[in-house]
Amino acid sequence: MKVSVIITYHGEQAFLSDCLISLKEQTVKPDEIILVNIDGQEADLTACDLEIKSVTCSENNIYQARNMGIKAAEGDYILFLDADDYLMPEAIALLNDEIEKEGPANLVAKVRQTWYSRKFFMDKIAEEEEESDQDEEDSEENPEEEIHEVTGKVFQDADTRRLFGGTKSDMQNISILGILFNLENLKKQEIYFPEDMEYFGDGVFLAKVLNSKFKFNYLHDDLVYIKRKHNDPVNLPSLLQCKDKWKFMEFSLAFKEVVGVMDQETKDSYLRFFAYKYIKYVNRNFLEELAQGKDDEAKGNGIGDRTTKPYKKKEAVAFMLEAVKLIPDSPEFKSMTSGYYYKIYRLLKDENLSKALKLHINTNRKNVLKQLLTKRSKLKRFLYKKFFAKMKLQENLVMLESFFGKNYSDSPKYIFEYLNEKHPGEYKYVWVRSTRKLDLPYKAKQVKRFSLRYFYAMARAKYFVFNGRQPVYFIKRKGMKFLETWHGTPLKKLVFDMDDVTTASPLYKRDFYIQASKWDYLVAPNAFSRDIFSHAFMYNGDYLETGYPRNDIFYLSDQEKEKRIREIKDELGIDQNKKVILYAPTWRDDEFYGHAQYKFTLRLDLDRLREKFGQEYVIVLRTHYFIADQLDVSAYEGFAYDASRYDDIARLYLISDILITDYSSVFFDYANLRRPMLFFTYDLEKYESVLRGFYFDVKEELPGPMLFDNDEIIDAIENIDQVSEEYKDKYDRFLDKFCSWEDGTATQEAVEVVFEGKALSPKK
Ligand code: C2G
Repeated sequence: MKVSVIITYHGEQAFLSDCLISLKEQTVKPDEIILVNIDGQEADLTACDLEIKSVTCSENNIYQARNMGIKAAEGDYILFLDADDYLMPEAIALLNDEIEKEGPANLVAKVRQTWYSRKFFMDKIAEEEEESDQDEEDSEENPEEEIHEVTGKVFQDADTRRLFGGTKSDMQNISILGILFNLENLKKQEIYFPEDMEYFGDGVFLAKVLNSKFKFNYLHDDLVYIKRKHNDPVNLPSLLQCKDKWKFMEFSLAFKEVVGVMDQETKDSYLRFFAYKYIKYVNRNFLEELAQGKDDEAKGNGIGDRTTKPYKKKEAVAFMLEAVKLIPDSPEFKSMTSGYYYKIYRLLKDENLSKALKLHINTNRKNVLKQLLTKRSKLKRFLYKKFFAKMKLQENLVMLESFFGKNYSDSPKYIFEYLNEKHPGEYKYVWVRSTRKLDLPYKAKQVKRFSLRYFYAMARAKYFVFNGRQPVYFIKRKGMKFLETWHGTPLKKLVFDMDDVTTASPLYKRDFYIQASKWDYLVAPNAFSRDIFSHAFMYNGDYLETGYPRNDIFYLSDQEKEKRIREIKDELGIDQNKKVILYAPTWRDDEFYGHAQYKFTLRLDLDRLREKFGQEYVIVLRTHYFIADQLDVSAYEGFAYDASRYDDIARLYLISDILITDYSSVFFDYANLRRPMLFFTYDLEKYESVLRGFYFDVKEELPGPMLFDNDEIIDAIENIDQVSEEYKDKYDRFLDKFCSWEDGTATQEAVEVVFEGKALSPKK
């Protein structure tokens, strides 16, 4: 048998190479590859040396493109492959074998969704397999999800569930991806996709194939098709992520067409599954929209907005009622729709829209009330939105937050202190804290993050000064000013410059976009960062080209610095006569327990370091604020100090004679002290190629040596003067590029603009 793969391409060049490589690496190659360029988009095919037949579809329509693929195909079977997806290496071989074994059929294979690129995904799969070899149970932390793995009474057997995309309401979840279709049957029965549709054509196509009575078989065990979820719905929303009001209208049309193409026997077997999805969709989207009384214009955060065809609400209502009428009231349908959906269905079938709407609203209210009574977090957000955010803004209230309230540190700390010194009594302050209370030198209220008092402050403070990100649902009220100080010059690629989002939150890009659009000022430590922030954050607001307020401390007088060093060493219990090595690594995106809960394993050999340098040095260990693992230094008393929970890392820099770090932005700040730095980059390859990638060539530009094991670390410390000498030129160039805006006045300049109304002064 011959298999034709039909790729539909719509400008997803960033993803296409994964798709092509997955074909190139098939253990059994497809007999034919057809690439349909939608909307005339030209694809770069260099990632694959297999023969590819290109076809051009001049319209911007996926269904027309797929139909062109069907017409061009010459195999016995076809497999559709979206250009942003990819196949497992054994895919074609498995499909082939099964057809050979079981005879002609449409073959439904296993599909999995992922947020990741092929390389990262394959590594994860390999890890999973290794894990499941040791432990049969699947890891719960795996953010991948098997499509269609939904249980319940609606789709009682796994095969039907797979075919209809589980119980999710959207008919877009009914997908023909991962199904091998018998081409002769399609051609004989003239089965094509509906070209007047944008979103729901798969369902119609599937209904036609089901009606052709050509057998469906199922491949249960092995994964075949990998469907990639777009992590950047801002720049490249997938059809599922598009918000288009036309979707609702089209769903009614599609549903009618589904009913229309089925004969009685097919209807008896399958119609209720489509109908179930339709009623759920009507309830969730359409009735909800009517209930909220929104006007015809699409509203929202502007992400993924698309307007295909305008229509009137009245028209849509009429279409919907007609479509519902086509659903036969069978006992099977009644039993699968449960009480509520069945009632909605009955009311709509009787054209009693107002009663259906009332039922929808009342049920929703009851659900909301139940949630408010049982979930405190929901109640707080409700009060925030409905009441607090409508109260008067407090003109002199400043809310501050550093590292999600974990400590009193970073630029917000220095802005707070400066404001108190320069404008005593003029402002009131609220500091956000996490679990422990902050030790503040001036009067301020402290609110625990996500407590009711936090929401209250969030609604009323005119100023918000912070170095991370505010909650996505933070309402930026008129008159509010957001001063985002951020927390480091970027080395690791950030947000929109990252291809893969390998962190715990795959919706990072979308959320970031919403958050950054609310900032008024963003502090830029240097021109390099400013330029990167503008594309990596897609930020269009004003920059404070001041350097970092947190770095002013390095420009105090030598005498003042000496005084502080003595204080800090005393505070930490460090011998005044010992020199200090600070080890401050960053976090690893792919090693986490959960959101903002990352793992860390210490690779420094403390025994050897103590043996070698214990007389002269102590070592201060400082993990990143995302790290949940605690270090145990109890066996190294008097030599190793765990300062991971110490408030302000700038004070640790001040007492350190040598910094050891890796890919953390700490070194951009530390450089201001002009002291030696070593880079312990034991996982460079993974970090660079799989995780993030860097903004510059670290081998060329780092102002110190990259070291890969403890031998090299020890050697470098032993010869630190020689190392400094060797890196002198690089250090100077580094200072020039990253620290030239720093002169000890950043805090003052930032306050002048944000609080005193002075004009911005760009550094250029
Ligand atoms: N930090 C710290 N202790 C560490 C590492 C970092 O206190 N062991 C603080 C430093 O102030 C540092 C900031 O956290 O500048 C940011 O840490 P990074 O390691 O650079 O990582 P990340 O939080 O991902 O910041 O543009 C900023 C960076 O690119 C991203």
